[in-house]
Order: sequence, then C-alpha cells, then structure tokens
Amino acid sequence: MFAHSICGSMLNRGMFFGTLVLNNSARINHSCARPFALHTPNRREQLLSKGFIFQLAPYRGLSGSRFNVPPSAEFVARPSGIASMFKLPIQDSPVGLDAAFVGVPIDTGTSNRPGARFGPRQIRAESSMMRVYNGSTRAAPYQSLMVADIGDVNVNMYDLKDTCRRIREAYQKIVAGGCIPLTLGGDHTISYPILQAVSEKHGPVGLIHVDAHADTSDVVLGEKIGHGTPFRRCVEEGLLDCQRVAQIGLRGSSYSADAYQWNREQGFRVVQAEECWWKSLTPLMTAIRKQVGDGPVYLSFDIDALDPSYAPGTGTPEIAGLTPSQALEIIRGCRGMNIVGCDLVEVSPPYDTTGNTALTAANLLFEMMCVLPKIKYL
Ligand SMILES: [Mn+2]
Repeated sequence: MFAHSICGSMLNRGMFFGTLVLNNSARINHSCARPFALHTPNRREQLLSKGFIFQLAPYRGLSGSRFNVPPSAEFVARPSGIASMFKLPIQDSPVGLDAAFVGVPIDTGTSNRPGARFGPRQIRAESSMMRVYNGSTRAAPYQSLMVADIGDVNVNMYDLKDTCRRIREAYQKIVAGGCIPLTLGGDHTISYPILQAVSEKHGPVGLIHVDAHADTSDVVLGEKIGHGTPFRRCVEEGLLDCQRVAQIGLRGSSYSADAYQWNREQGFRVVQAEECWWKSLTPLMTAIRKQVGDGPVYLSFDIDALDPSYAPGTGTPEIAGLTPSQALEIIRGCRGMNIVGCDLVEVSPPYDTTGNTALTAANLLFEMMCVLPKIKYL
C-alpha cells in the first residue's frame, strides 16, 4: 500500500517515531542553545525539539526540576500535543500534587444558553498560549508547586443530582491529601458539590465570588439544584463562613428591587458592578484581605462577571461588567490569602466565536495558580 511504503521509507530514514530519536542520547546536540534566547533550553526541551512526536509522558525527571514544567513554545510548537492545561503532564490521580487542574464538563444546570459542557476542552486548547512565569507579579508557579492536569470528572449528562454526587466524591479524593483543585467549568452548579468536599476537609470557608449574578436563588422551576442556586445551598449546609464572603460584580435586572438583601443579611460583602465602574479594584481587595483573614478561602470566578464585550461566550451575559484588568486586580489581590481551591466557570464555546472568552479563562486560571500559598516570587 502507498501509505505503508511512505511509513516504511520514513522509518528507514529514522524520521517517523520521535521516541526512536528521543531514546538515542548520542544524537542530543548540547550546543544548540541560541546566544540571544531568553533561556537556554533544558535537556527535556532539547529532546522534545528533536522529536517528531511531542509527548506529555516524559516530562518528569527530564526538566531538571523536581516540579512539572511545561515546555516553552520557543522549542515546542504551541499547537502540538494533546491539549492538557498549559501543556502540563496528564495524570489520573492527585497523588503527589500540590495543585491540579480538573475539568467538570456540564451545562445541565444552565438557565439559558447551553454550551459550558465544552468549556474545559476549549480552555485547555487556548491555554497553550500561556508561558511559565508571571511577568507582572514575578510569580514562578512551576518552581514552587507540583502541578498537573488530572482530567475531567465523569459527569452524568442526564441527571444533575447524580452529577453533583460524582463531583463531590471526586473532589473529596482530590483534597484529601492536600491537593488544591483549580477547576475548569462547567456551569456554576459545580461550585456547590466542590464546596461540600472542600468544606468537609477545611471547615466552613471564606469565599471570593466574582460574578454578574449572586447565584443564591432558592428554587428555580421547582428545582433546588441549578446554576442559579449553588451558594444558597452552601449557606444552608454551613459550608461558608458568611462573614468572610465577598461577592463582586453583581448586576443586571432582578426579581425584586432589593435584589441582594438576603445576601447582605447573611453577612456577605456585596460589591455591585456600579461600585466597580471606572475604578481600580486594588483598594477593594485590600479591604477584602482583611475581611477574610488567615482562614481558608475559596475563589469562584464566573466568566460572566466580565463585560460581554470581553467575554461573550457565556450562558447568561449581562451588560456593563468588569474589565479584564479589574479581573487581574481581583485575583492578584488574593495573594496572601489561604486559598484552598479555585474555579473558573460558565465558558460556553459555541457562543465564543473568537476564542477570546476561553483564552481569558485560561489566563485567569494561570493568575489563580500564581496566588496560591507557597508560590515563590522571583
Ligand atoms: Mn454564576
């Protein structure tokens, strides 16, 4: 066959299987560092750049670091490889990890546009743009923590309550050994079972909730579980330390004139979008850091907190939202908090025609990783 003869010819010339080349240490060219490169390629990058097949598996031990380090796009092409988060290695358990990226591909809790079930895949695809340092804050996450992508929760597309059980059980395993979950949603329903697991481990947690909506409805269409109700369920179950909760970016038309009265009655700090317009949010975050203190804090970021001009790919957009730079101020303002988990939810790729929403989500997840406890700043 024609295809066979091509393969045979490539094999004969030693071109086809990258592993053949990778395993032949005699072929490594140690003099290939370019004089003007920002960093000299490490041994793993040298190996990868000579292979024809980019593989995730051989990362560990070859980077010269005790931590997983994604390959630099200076040496390994961005679009290559299986689309793991930030091109990190994929592993099927959180064992040995300080933090893990986890996908929860559901949108069966959405009240309007669907599509967030595809969020984790698209965020991973766009995440190949991300480099290894935070040049603004000088955070060096891959010199600080062992991080990997541990895949997705195996959700039940036909039963949201069963999906919640599956999420809770998966996250109980993730947090049991101290691994911090960084979640790719998925609609906002998922924060409820995640917080059940997180609170079981850490006790009632503080919450930084960035969103266009309060997500504290009681019942919608007769149902208690959905993407408009997660934080009401969390309060009912005592999962939140309500005096250490801040909701930022809330806006839009409402079912009552005092839309956030219940939230304030619980002790939440409610920061409506109008209080954010035209301002730096750095002073707000100084106040919120005092509010949450040293106790455990969970960060939940709904992409619809951003203005739909920046992040149109979402299920329930509201006009006049936050800017991406305000999102960075919020997340960077969480530095120093005892963060025990983060999620980025409600990216809906079918409505994200440019990919900008997923790209923004990937950036915000990178920023979250960069403010976790034990991160070094160089
Ligand atoms: Mn939400």
